[in-house]
Amino acid sequence: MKTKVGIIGGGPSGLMLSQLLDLQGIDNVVLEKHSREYVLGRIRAGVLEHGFAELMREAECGERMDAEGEIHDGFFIADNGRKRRVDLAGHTGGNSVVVYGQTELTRDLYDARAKMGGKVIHNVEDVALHDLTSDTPYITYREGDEIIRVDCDYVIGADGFHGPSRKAIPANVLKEYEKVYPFGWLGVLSRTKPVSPELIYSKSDRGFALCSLRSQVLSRYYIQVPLTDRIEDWSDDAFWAELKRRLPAEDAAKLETGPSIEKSIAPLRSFVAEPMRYGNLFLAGDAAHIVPPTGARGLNSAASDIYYLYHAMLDHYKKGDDTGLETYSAKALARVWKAQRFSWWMTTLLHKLPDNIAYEDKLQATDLEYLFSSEAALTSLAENYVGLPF
Ligand code: RFL
Ligand code: PHB
Repeated sequence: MKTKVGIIGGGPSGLMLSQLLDLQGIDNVVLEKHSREYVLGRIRAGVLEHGFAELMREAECGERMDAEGEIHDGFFIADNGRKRRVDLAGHTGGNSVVVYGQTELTRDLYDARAKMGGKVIHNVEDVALHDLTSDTPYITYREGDEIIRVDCDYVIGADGFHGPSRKAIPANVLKEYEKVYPFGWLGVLSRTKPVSPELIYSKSDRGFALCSLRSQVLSRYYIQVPLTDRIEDWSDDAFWAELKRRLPAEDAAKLETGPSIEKSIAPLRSFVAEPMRYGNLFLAGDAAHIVPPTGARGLNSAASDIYYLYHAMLDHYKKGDDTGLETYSAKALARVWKAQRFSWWMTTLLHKLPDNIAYEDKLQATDLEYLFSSEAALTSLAENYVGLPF
């Protein structure tokens, strides 16, 4: 097989780039390890920043998001029962975020790819990257007993944190920065009315909790749990009881509970790999960086990578200008690190940090008090949450 751009990974990053390039007539192939159903079964992000939503529209995939997604121009932070609102629009000159599930936007991207006859190959095994520093890089994968070779100009590693792309960069070139937090998030999706029309990020002495939603009939809740907890330890009843204990009394009282339709534990991690380019391999999204979900930045950091890569590819193929490709890694990393800083800050502001000394707990409490006493601090939070410019 021969193509211009070989994309490894059919998550949001890979599909979005594939769709944008195809709309410009730039031939590409997406290789995805799992089935479409499996990818759509993963419950992940719920909050999209303005820039991500714009990219969906540019990819001609924004119709359902615009019809069914909810615009949120604020959210709440609760501190042991005391709830205060962060006015996103008021602090950013009218900006907001869109509440629309990753499952839905991935479905929209798959549908758009299918409609255009895009090449998305599922269930590929043993994906390997070859000759990345030559002008003729290629990818191989196995389908049954057959090894298939994809020759391309560029390889895009959009294969998430565990994929093979980042690992194809030699250890003496790659530098990895990582912080693992000593807790995870237990998430539950339930067909219940959301407790609050806007998200509630709740700090409590029992640990952090988040009330989010996918629609007015579908709720998504999370609670901070120790890494040692197993999903089997948490019955639905135990989850709802613990969530209630961590919410302001008025919200706990009106919380509608029901059977979980998905329940999972995600460890919290901050991670960046540098550089994001090696020869003709370009990393994008979770393949290169991970944030703890507290700031809702993961998917949105992927969006800026895709934006820069897409424009770099356009300049290369349409104008013969390689500046965008050459500056991709530095440009993408500059924004990635800002999302890292913000996510780390939101995480340390709101979680119960088991390794803290008493002095640090005092600083954490002061950080939150300062936030709500300062328009400058609230503006900083708001401009990061709605998304810094690409
Ligand atoms: P993905 O989604 O991991 O997709 C990578 C794809 O690559 C495939 N793959 C391979 N394909 C071929 N060969 C191989 N050997 C392969 N190995 C892997 C995988 O099957 C997969 O389909 O990465 P991508 O596209 O970069 O997208 C990143 C986002 O998924 C991620 O950043 C967000 O979900 C993070 N995130 C959130 N981000 C937000 O912006 N807002 C949020 O509200 C938000 N909430 C969250 C989140 C992530 C969470 N978890 C579970 C980590 C909430 C949670 C709980
Ligand atoms: C979600 O709805 O899954 C969600 C929302 C906000 C976050 C993280 C996750 O910060």
